[in-house]
Amino acid sequence: MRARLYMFAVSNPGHSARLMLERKGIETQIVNLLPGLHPLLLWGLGFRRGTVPALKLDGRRIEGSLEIARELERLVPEPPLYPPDPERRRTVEQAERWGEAELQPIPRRIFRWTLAQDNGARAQFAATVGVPLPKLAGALSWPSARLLAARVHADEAHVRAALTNLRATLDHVDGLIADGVIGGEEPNAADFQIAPTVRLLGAFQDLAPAVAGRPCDALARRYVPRMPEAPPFLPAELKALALTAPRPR
Ligand SMILES: N[C@@H](CCC(=O)N[C@@H](CS)C(=O)NCC(=O)O)C(=O)O
Repeated sequence: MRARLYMFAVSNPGHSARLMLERKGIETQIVNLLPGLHPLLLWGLGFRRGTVPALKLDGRRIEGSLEIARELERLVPEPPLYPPDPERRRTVEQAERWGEAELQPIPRRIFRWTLAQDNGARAQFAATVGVPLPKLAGALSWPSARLLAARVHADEAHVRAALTNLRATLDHVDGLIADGVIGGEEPNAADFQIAPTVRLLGAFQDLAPAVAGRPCDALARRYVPRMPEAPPFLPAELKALALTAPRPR
């Protein structure tokens, strides 16, 4: 089987796909794309969505972490990504869908909202991902940063809500671990969907204190030991929402 995975180092679902391919024992060529330019590159390669993860498997194009999970399970049933028992499978699929639809966009929105309005943050990010002349690249990438933010509703209202709810969201992940849905000895598709996002949230220095020491932090580090760190970029008032504001009921 010939597999080529398009992703980049700070893509949470990119890591989900990478982990699933590893679990299935499929030797994979990883192609790290330049974040921001990646939709154009992917469209040029014949992928329709222009998002990572994008997988070329024996010449076929598969896009999206959920779709990749389903297709890998169909092609290589062992070791399984979903439990054989139907009731347990439903629970894992539900957690996986929540991880994809609710949890996954949180760091994406926070980060893109910041990039869309903060020149310095864009320059810093360009340097982190190895773009030459990062200051210039940061300044020139303003229009694409705005576009990428708009694509995921990365606006102040969504960011405030995500930060206010962050600890409750992480409590939910800890609950899934306590209930044995994820975090078992044998990882499942929900582990691979959820762990990279928790790891990414913990790699934002602003948010690390909300994540550190939790069961979900240990799980995230088990599957994604290394993640590039994002230096502090949130205004103090927004950071306080995530760390100290009373939790919503
Ligand atoms: N839910 C999708 C999300 C994919 C996604 O949005 N990936 C981001 C990077 S983490 C991306 O490539 N976005 C490009 C864009 O929004 O145009 C999945 O799990 O595959």
